[in-house]
Amino acid sequence: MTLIQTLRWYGPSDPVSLKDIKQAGASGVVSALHQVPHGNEWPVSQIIERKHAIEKEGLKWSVVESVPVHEAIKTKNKDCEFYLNNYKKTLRNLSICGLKTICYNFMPVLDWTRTELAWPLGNGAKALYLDWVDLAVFDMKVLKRSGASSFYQSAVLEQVEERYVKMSSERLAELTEIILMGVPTEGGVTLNQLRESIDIYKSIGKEGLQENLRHFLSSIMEVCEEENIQMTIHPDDPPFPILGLPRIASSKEDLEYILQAVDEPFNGICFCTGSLGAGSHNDLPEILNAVGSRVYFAHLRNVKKDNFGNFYESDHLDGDVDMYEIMRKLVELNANRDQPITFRPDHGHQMLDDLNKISNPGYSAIGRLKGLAELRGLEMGITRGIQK
Ligand code: DNO
Repeated sequence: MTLIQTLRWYGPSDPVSLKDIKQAGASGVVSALHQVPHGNEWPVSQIIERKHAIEKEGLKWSVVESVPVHEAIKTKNKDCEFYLNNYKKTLRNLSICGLKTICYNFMPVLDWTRTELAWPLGNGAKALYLDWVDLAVFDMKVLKRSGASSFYQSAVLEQVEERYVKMSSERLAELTEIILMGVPTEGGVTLNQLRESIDIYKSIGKEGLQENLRHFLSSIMEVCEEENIQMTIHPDDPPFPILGLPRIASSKEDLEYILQAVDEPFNGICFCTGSLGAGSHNDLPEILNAVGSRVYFAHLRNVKKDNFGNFYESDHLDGDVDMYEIMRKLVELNANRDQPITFRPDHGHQMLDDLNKISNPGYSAIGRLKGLAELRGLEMGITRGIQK
């Protein structure tokens, strides 16, 4: 039984079509109803429509990524129960349609964060990049967060003033837009919303957020168990408390804590090697050894970090993450499963013809095709090697 090899599809408006995905050699698709506002119940009719569109191309909708967790649940405010009920209804609706593996994250306000979306690689391709000095410029000069400076290493702080002075107003606007963007098809946040959220999360803190996640998981547990649903939490990307917002899924200890908080099989992990790999505190094979039994979904991506912790998204097999070791372990875990583990190459470079096209950041066709092809080959090599 091989791993299920998928690509993400953002839906009918995705410039990368299902036919492209089929040609890339994927057998499955990871998708979500991005058009439904966060927190609303996903109607069965729309789930079925999406499912049929995918199946018509000979593909399977393997994982739902993501069913977003509304901020009211993350902050456990007065509307929390209302949104929890909607979430449970959505889970039931997905289950009725045969969709049983769900990805979500518990990152406050912002989803993944980068400072550049088209960082030039030496070979002409472009990648996503995170630069701590740029992030600090945004934090201190645009957001003007009080106490921000105490958050950055002195080596970063020393460069902020000069970087800011030299930065054009266009670049500053672009940087702001990139940071506030979130999931492209779902719309970002405004500066003021971000400021308000930072205040709210200040009083919640890491422990409060962990408690809110525990509450979320306990509340959906019954539905998940009745419907045989596997929930997979996506790690924080990057795995640090950025802009003063708490983070609770950034390390081995965090993930172990989450699994133990509601210690039931439905409570699982989306093992995202690019997110966890951006932290030098993380040893990925060690994390996979620790939490592997509850990994039901994997994002396979690589990163290269420099001495400041800045990182770019490198080739899938070439970076700080030992992808051979991760794939070896996934193949081993998969061999003992009733249900195969799904993976997707997470992100890809803009390269070749992609450079002339607009796609969702990180989700170009050719860069991901390359990633998928390399990872598929790696999986086959490992599997055949074991059988010999
Ligand atoms: C970025 C993605 C994330 C991921 C969510 C999961 O490319 O990996 O946006 O889908 O964090 O909830």
